[in-house]
Amino acid sequence: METKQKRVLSLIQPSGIPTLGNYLGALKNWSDIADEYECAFGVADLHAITVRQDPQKFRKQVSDMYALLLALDLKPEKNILFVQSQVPTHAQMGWILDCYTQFGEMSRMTQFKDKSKQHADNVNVGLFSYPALMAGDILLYQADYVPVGADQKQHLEICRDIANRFNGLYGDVFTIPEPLIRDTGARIMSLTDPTKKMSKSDPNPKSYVSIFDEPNVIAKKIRSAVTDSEACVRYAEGKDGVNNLMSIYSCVTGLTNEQIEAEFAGKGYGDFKNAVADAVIASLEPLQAEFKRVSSDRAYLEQCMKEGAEKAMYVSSKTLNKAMKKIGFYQFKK
Ligand code: ATP
Ligand code: LTN
Repeated sequence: METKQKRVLSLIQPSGIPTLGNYLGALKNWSDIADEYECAFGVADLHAITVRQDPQKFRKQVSDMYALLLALDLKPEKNILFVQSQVPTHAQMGWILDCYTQFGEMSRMTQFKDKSKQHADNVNVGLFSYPALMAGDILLYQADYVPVGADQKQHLEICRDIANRFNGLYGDVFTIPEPLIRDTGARIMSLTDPTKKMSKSDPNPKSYVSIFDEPNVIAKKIRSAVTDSEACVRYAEGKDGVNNLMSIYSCVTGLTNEQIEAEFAGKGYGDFKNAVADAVIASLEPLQAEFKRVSSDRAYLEQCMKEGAEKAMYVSSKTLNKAMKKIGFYQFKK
């Protein structure tokens, strides 16, 4: 018997240039599995307006992020590559799921707590209900797997709770998704404070490597990354800075921690940092070149965007209609 191909879905916010953390924690995994599954990948622009965006910059960030999906070779002819706001079912499903989510469970979300501290002057209702919109993104496509970084685990858990609750009331409407979180690279840390997550909205650009940084900038940032005074390359508790650089090196070279420790036995952090920088530069260079090529071809980009939105609309409408029917919304007899 032929088994149905598993579905994968993930989105990224167009809230700035992605960092090495976004790349290793999410984007690289997307391209690693794009051939293997039926995939939908999207630019989460509806999520991004939970913090204030400058209209001109925002438009560019969305098209750049979409160009990046194409540059990652995510196969627009086979997979669905879309911009969330161009597929109205997402906003519709978001509202429906808001009504199946409890205030108390939503209040526990750590991203909401962190972001409301960061943007204390704009703690809007969208920031609070963000996980229900995200649950809609996932459930609309009946996704089996959701490749994300470790910071999104809690949002996946609430998505599963919402889906189980809905299915409990109305029967099997939604597939219950599972997060795909890699062991290595799921939480790349800040280069200036390795106890904090590397984040593209960090005000200190030395804390992150942006995936479009020039080679000399990457080398400089990695060489000045915070480590410790032991001068020994080994993965151990309390060595957050070295552990982080080892994770980065492991992701881009495929080497295990033991192999990395052996490679740098008896060598200092200078040699190690140079090797990490060289490997990161080599892994980002082809992506940077491809991004330049794709983003200069506006006609191709817009054609892919339109086709992606149509395909996304087709798949997601089926689930939305099914859910609306179960709830009892009035539907025409045709
Ligand atoms: P911001 O820094 O603006 O709050 P973000 O980079 O944390 O945003 P997204 O752009 O939505 O958030 O993240 C896209 C993907 O990258 C998600 O799957 C997220 O889990 C992953 N990700 C984000 N930061 C890291 C990190 N430091 N290490 C590994 N994965 C990460
Ligand atoms: N909330 C995520 C981005 C996001 C997402 C999704 C990820 C929006 N919708 C659906 C996976 C599946 C973030 O901030 N990283």
